[in-house]
Amino acid sequence: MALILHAGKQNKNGYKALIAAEYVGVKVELAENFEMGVSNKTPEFLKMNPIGKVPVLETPEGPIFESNTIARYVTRLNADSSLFGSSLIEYGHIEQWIDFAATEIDANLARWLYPRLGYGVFLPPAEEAGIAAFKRSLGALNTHLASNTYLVGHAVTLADIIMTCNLYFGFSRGMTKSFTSEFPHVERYFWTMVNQPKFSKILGEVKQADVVPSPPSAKKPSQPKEAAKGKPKDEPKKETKKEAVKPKVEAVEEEEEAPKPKPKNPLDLLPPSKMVLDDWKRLYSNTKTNFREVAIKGFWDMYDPEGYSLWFCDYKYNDENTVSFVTLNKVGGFLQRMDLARKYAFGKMLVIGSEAPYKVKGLWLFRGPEIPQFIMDECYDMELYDWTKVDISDEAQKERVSQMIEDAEPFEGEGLLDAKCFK
Ligand SMILES: N[C@@H](CCC(=O)N[C@@H](CS)C(=O)NCC(=O)O)C(=O)O
Repeated sequence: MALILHAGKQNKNGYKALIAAEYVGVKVELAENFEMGVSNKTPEFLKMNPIGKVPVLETPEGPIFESNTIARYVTRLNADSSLFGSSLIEYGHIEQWIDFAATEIDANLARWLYPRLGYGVFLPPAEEAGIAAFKRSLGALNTHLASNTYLVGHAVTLADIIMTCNLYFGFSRGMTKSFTSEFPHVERYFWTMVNQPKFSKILGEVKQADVVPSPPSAKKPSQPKEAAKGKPKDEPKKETKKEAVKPKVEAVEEEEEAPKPKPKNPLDLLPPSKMVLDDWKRLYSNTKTNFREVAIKGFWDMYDPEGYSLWFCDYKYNDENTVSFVTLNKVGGFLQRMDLARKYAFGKMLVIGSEAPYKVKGLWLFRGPEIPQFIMDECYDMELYDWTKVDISDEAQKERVSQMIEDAEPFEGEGLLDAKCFK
């Protein structure tokens, strides 16, 4: 029989138990027709949680409140689960990161974003202090993740579930790309986690916020209505707004300017090239036999070194590629995020090796003589790779290009786990 979780469908605190349940194979279902602000005010609910907050889990032996505790309880329902690690010290580290996620990440995120979302009084100096504390925590997390794929050990634990749910609130509500790019390992970790099948089953498609929400005082008259529309049903009711002062935090204000008309992509202004990217992509896709003679030869016949450039990329953190599907997901995510470059790029990504750690190497063709700046700016994966421009006067480098395009195996003496194409 399923355990019933009282929470709305978009409650990141509820997600913790739902994701843990996926990992441990326990059935947890959301209470039917739960309505935030209504269901959690009833006498029956207040008997389960006297403070009236969600989530609450109903168990055969009575209710439990506090989302991290609920997630721990659900995890313990399966004694064989590895979500609590495999030794006492791993367990200690898991609890350490759970507390860190609650007190350093979630609490500081709330200091920054809750007042902006209308759930607290907006005071610029308090916000500045909140952002500084949050950046300090993220910096420490980033350093840890520079040499660790997961928070603890070599697999997902409850610490990753709780940390990711807390970061999920930040990434989706106010941590824009320009904010998170200072913490590339946190970015990589977050996108890797939310793309794990058991996470994405609960979280769905995750989209990073484009803007930091304006504080109540900075909103134009029509904006509060808009904001109310986008507000998740689960969040606490807005407090009465006090008069707020204009914020001084530059990092946040940067995001608030009115959107400017989109300028033409500078790559469209380059002198025309004799190479037509779509022709090459068609040739690549349609060549089924004699690939070397037809597609590779065709590529070099078409290639225009004036209008395009070729680049090798090498993943900087191959030591972290210890789990095949996580490595493949990472590369898959990179190619998805390159969608913005489809008009201007072609790429091959090879996942190399028959056992972990896998090496990830790639070849990219970009319009123009350099890697386009907008790709560097918009796609955070770019900085996770070392980039080397191909010197086509060097026959060995040309041959390497050809081998990468045709998925030659063995590649540099090793088998391929996978080869993915961006076209
Ligand atoms: N520490 C609690 C926080 C729960 C919490 O703040 N829940 C919010 C929704 S995400 C709530 O119920 N707010 C209603 C209220 O403040 O009355 C947990 O992790 O479960």
